[in-house]
Parts: sequence; structure tokens; C-alpha cells
Amino acid sequence: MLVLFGIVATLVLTGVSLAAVALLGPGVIDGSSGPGAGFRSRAGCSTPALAGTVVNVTATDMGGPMMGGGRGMGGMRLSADRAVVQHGEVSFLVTNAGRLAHEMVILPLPGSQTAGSRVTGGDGKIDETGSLGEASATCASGAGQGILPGAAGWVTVTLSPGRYELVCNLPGHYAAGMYAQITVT
Ligand SMILES: [Cu+2]
Repeated sequence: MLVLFGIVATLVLTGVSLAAVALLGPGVIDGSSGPGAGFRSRAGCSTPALAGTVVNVTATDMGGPMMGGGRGMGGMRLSADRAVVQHGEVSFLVTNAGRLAHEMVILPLPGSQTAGSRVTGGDGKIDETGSLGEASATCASGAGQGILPGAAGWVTVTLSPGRYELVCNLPGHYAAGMYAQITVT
């Protein structure tokens, strides 16, 4: 009887814990600091017709309790739906499918440098010198305060043949894996 009671109690407690995680999880996540904190809007954006070749970029993150404090951030990705683009006018439509604010900055890759090899500074960011443009505004073109979760941002640039790196340069995000490489032919 005692054994049975113990099993039942364990099951009840487990159930309570899971329910607590399910209920409190999102609240804890949204209580974080940083760009987009407190915004839970999943409203999409009506994007305009974009000029030139359109590259769809998706920003994702795992969310979860690890994201606070800028430490232990993993599982963040920036992915493009094409790795090769013809030179000329190129539009990047960046959709934030994550739970944090993100952005996309276009940087040329010098020499044989590969994406993801830039050094992060003490502020958690990489050097953006030489940026050719960025999509970091919510439901708008160009630079802004970050693309909020569920929203999109976009930018149109003219690219010469070469290799480029798309990065999210919010603190810690590049080091957490937010970069993608594209080749312009
Ligand atoms: Cu990011």
C-alpha cells in the first residue's frame, strides 16, 4: 500500500512539474532582457514585392531558459534558401521564426575566409565594417531595432560576384551559429 502510494505521489508530482514547466516556460522566456523583450506578437508582416532575385532567409533559435544573460546560447541559426545567386539586384526577405529578436547583416568574405570564422569582441558582436546592408527592422526595409519574433524584415542591395556572409550580429548570436554563406556569380 505504501509502495502504491509512493508511485501515485510520484506520478502526481511529475504531472504537476510538467504542467508548471508548460505554464511558466513561455513567461520566463519572455521576461528576458534584450531587443524584443516583452513582445509576444506573432503577427506576420505583409511584405511588398521585392526587386531582383529574392533570397529567403530564416532566423531560428531554440528559445528556452538558456538564453538569459547572453551565456549558453546555442541552436541559433540563420539559413538562406539558396547558396548561389546571380549578381545584380538581390533582395533578402528575412523571417524570424525564433523566439528572440534577430537581424541579418550582409558582409563580404575576404580571401578564403569562410562564414562563421569571425572573432567576437567583448560586446558579443563581430566587426560590421564593410557591411553592404542589413535587414533589422520589424515589418520594414533596412536597418532598425531588430526583427521581432514572428515578423519579417527585408533589404534590397546590388551585389557583385564574390562570396558573402549573412550574419545576425545581436550580442552572442553570431557565436551561437547565426551565419550563412552565399556566393554571387
Ligand atoms: Cu540573432
